[in-house]
Amino acid sequence: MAFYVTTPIYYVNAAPHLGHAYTTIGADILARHHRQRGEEVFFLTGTDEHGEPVAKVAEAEGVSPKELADRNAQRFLDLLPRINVSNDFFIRTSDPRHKQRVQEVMQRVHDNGHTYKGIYEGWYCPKCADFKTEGEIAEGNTCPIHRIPLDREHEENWFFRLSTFEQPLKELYAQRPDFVAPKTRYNEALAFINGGLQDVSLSRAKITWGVEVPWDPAHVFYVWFDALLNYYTALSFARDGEDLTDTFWPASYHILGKDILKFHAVFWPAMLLAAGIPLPERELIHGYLLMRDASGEETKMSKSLGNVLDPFEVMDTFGTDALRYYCFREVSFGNDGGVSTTTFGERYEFELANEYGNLASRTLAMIGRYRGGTVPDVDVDAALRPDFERLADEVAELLDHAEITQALDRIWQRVRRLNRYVEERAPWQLAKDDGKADELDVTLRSLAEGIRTVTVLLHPYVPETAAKLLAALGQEDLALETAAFGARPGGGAVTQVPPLFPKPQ
Ligand code: ME8
Repeated sequence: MAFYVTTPIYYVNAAPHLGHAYTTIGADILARHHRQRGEEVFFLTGTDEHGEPVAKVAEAEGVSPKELADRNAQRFLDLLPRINVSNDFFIRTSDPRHKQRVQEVMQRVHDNGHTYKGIYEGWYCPKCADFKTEGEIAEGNTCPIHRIPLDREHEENWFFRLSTFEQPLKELYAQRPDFVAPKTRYNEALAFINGGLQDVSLSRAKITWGVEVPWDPAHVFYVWFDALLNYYTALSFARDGEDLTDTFWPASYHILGKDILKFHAVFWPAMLLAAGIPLPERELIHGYLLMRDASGEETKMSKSLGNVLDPFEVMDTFGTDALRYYCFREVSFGNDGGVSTTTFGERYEFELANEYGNLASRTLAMIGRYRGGTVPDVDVDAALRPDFERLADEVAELLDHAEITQALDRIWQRVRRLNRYVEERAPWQLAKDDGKADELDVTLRSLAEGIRTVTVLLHPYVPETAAKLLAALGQEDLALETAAFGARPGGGAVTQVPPLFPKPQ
């Protein structure tokens, strides 16, 4: 089975911030989970390098767009190992192989009769690179996202006949109620379509930093057409000498923030229909990470608003796994939610360090002290079995709907169950009584097996910690089918681990 997941490609007009890390980690969690299922996975991320958002910043900084793109693409690339993301390829839209594929596909759209030349007259946000419709303009002709004045544009463009796709898109939404998730975003996209679709600019004549329109080289493609196609073009050149399109297209999931819903849920399927390319299976739209300031006020984190929480700083203090865990624990994937250094610190200490880290170190220490470092070779405690019944299936079902936070919550309920189990059984008391040796065996074996089970399931969220802990347990298999309580035998040797989530310096 093939599984193909993508993130948006990020603009190279500034350095990455936690919002970008968030989407990318979300996609990584799904990619890792599907690898655990034994599927063939392809995970794509990258940078969007053309168009006005990049050209304007380059001009202001007195460098060429390519120089700016090279510098900032490198920052996005550097972020990936830091957040421990397992992407299979990183696409840059300035790559000549991408440009060539864009031209091929768009030529097909043109040849199929879906374009015409006309005059665009209206409002444009240079930061969104978006021609705003009437309903998308805030007071005083400003951008509701960036809060900047919109530009009045009047230029000759090539147009894409988006209006002719109104009916096909309505049919798509009727036939595939899970094309866009969550439902609120599906409804929002459908409302936009039902509101009536107007043709959109497909090219820009004023801008030169972009992919040349092959049938009219005085124009470059409007950046969104070039950018959206990355999901498709990348497969043709991501692996040297191999075209992965047949294996992985259509994409299983596009993951993105709600700010770019219209482009993905309306323009993108219409473009693919126009080019005769199959549509992606699902689009998963998440909310905004908001910064909670001292007064409790929440605002969207963004480059232009300048209130950015630096993911590098956060990771330096708490570690990569802590960042990954926190983002998906604190903010329910799909909704907007506030993040702050305060709640970050609390979850780190109470949940990661105490509930999980200490549980693991105590268990390993007790197996060392009471059983010479060998997990007793006995059956797991039947009393715990119902608590773990179907857990892996539940997690898989939730992740099939990108319920990343809910899945984590189900796993964490079991982490808490194991903490209660330690308190109930008090192995340190059992160890004092030779007559309770069997009970102690069952307790230690169940704890080791319970920790192993939750850790296999936690691997997509905290891959570094999971690897350390599974190695200490002598059970490194990550396959999802092993995430069943009692699936692995006892009798193996364990080693001790240093604190998994130490107190930050
Ligand atoms: O829109 N909270 O690029 P971009 C959550 N190049 N996610 C956030 C976020 C926040 N505060 N801020 C950013 C573009 N993101 C285009 C995309 S795709 C073909 C082209 C994430 O650099 C979120 O995924 O502005 C959002 O959709 C994306 O970054 C926008 O990144």
